[in-house]
Amino acid sequence: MLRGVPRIVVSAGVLVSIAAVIASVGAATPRLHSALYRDARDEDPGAPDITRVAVSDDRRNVTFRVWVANRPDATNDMGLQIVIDSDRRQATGNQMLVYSLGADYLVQMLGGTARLLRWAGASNRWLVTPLQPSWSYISGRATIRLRASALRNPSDFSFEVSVASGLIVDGDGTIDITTAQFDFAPDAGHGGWRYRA
Ligand SMILES: [Ca+2]
Ligand SMILES: [Ca+2]
Repeated sequence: MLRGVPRIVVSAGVLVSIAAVIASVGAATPRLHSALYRDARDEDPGAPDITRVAVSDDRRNVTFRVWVANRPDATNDMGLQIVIDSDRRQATGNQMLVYSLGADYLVQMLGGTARLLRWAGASNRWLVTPLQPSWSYISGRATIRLRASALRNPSDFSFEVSVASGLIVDGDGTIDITTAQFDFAPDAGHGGWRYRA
């Protein structure tokens, strides 16, 4: 029994040290924020499966990381979309994409390219912005980075992520989803996740 006591004391000391390091790092970089969101697993065995999403920002860039458990590599029939309600107001933006979100921006990754679209309420359509996101897909993790200014520097926004397989891009650029299989995070019907910068 006694031999176990020092181990407990040492462990507690290590925990305190780690907490101190985290506190000091946090103090040195007060502008970095991040949050982690978890999605259900194996909703559709035939679809790509989102398990986690992380969002971080340093006021200059907003970065989304999306873990897709069963797709180590991106394939040409796969697509990823992030719906952003940048002002958390349903009255602004497109209200048809995700229930309870007024979607102001869309990020789409498809066929090796990524683009940022902005909802133009006056003309009631999506416009491709010239400020394109950078992205990568490595070992089942998509990383999408956007300039915060491209989203008009949101401090509090809602978002939803979806992935699909079985997408077919037709010659005119339209996307055929007839055979597509999707995973939505959070699950459909739950609105979006909230991120506060
Ligand atoms: Ca999932
Ligand atoms: Ca909105």
